[in-house]
Amino acid sequence: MQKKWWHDSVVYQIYPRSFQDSNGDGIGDIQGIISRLDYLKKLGIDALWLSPVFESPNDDNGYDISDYRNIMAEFGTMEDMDELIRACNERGIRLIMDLVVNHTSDEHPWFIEAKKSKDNPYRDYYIWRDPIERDVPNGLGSTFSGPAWEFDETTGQYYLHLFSKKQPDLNWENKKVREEVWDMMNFWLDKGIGGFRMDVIDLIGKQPDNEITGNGPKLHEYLHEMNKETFGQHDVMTVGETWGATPEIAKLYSDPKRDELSMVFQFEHIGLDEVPGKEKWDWQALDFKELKRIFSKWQTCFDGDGWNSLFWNNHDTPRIISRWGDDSEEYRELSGKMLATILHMQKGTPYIYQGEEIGMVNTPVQTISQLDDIESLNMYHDRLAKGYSEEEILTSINKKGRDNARRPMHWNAEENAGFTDGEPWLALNPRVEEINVERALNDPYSIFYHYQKLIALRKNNPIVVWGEYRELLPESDTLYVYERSFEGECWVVIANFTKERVSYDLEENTPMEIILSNYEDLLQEGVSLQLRPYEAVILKY
Ligand code: TEU
Ligand code: CA
Repeated sequence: MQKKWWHDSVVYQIYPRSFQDSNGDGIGDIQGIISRLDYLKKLGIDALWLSPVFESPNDDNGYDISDYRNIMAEFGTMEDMDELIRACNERGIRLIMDLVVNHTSDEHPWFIEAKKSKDNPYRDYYIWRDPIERDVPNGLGSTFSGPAWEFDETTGQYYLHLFSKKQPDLNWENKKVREEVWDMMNFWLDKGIGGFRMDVIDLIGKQPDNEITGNGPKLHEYLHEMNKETFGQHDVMTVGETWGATPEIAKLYSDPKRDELSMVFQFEHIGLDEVPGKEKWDWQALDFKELKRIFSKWQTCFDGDGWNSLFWNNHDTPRIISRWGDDSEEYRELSGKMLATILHMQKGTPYIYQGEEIGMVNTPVQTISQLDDIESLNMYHDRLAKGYSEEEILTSINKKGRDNARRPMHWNAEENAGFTDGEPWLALNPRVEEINVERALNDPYSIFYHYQKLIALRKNNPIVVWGEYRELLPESDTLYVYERSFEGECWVVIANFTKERVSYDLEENTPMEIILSNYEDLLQEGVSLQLRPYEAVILKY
């Protein structure tokens, strides 16, 4: 495979609203991000993915865009944005913008026009259907609860919205829509950005009349066209958010010969604590062996015809330490380092979500008034109406709700964690004193430095980037063990996923070197390695 810069890169995701406020209005902003670039440089990341910063009425915190070529006033101005791109480029950091083009805001001028009449030139930018028997055209549902169709009084038709009703879906079959999108993408590429993260991109080939949403028949045709018309000639990376990707589908997107995307986010591991066939709120315990099986499947499926992205967290998922690690004071850091190790030693491009590098945790709430997220709020009302108890609903939200990831970043132990001098837009997690950047930077054994070392290992060792992956103990209920091998060298990652002590038999007389561990030493009894709670070690044979 031809080597590209993103093959050995690590990407850091910023949720701008919650990262750093610079002017005391309680809302994170672009100047705030600029002021923290040296911190990110110190961590060692190569690229930043910025969740949307474009003009938006904020029905879904920026994922409802009303002007793709302007910056949300709360975040700053286009001058600030240009300064951020420059400041990143000066530090060798590429800036990845969030491309949200499955839908716009209902306040986008295209939709305002489209709504006016059936023969408005913008009408076909969106997806309109007649009522059927005075009701919705079909049974398509919104990800944010309720039907995906909203009735428009003026013209007597329904429009499609797979997310909130303030996020009408664009009609990708309309060539004019595609051309508008290419134009807008080129506008940003000309500013010198490093690429795009593409929001729910697997939905753009939808066929609403057949109730097909993901992986529609024309999806790959559109992406190929997008590549040709926009970023194909630039040295940028692209990552598609694709909830429905299987390895076969992921290859279609990321096989370099097909000229579509660099890679996609697949979510198979993310769904493992959901009851199959139900909603994300219907959770079950994680099946650890299944997690390993999914990882191993994705590690071995590409064979050079595609590329993985690696992530535990993003702005839509709960914090991984609370989810599959242990967020008690005793084990938070150990389990956080273990989780980081098993992910970062895999093959692919790792993503770190803001706060993950200091081991931030979930923020349970007691009442619905402590929440902001539209997905959680809509679900709450929907399920109350369906007869669920308030307690059940809040338990689901505390486990899975998106606000867990969206609480402001902890920079120090001062009031409001150094995030803002004003009133934060969303209340902070209470564990600020224990978990903050300043403290992490002053502690050589912090999670921060563990992440820093993992990133450096990837930079300095081609085995991490290119090495072949082989899992060793698929049947173990407690250990995750895999090897990476490259040009005669072999590393083995041995991780204890539990808080019990577990032993692992090494091959006799194999000389070994510790590359990295979350404990100070190895505990060995003869050839048997004694793994302490959440111990994770990388050994070189
Ligand atoms: O997410 C896609 C999406 O389907 C999420 O809503 C996700 O499914 C949900 O949190 C899990 O149930 C993308 C963005 O990442 C998300 O923030 C946006 O709300 C959504 O698209 C709409 O743009
Ligand atoms: Ca601000």
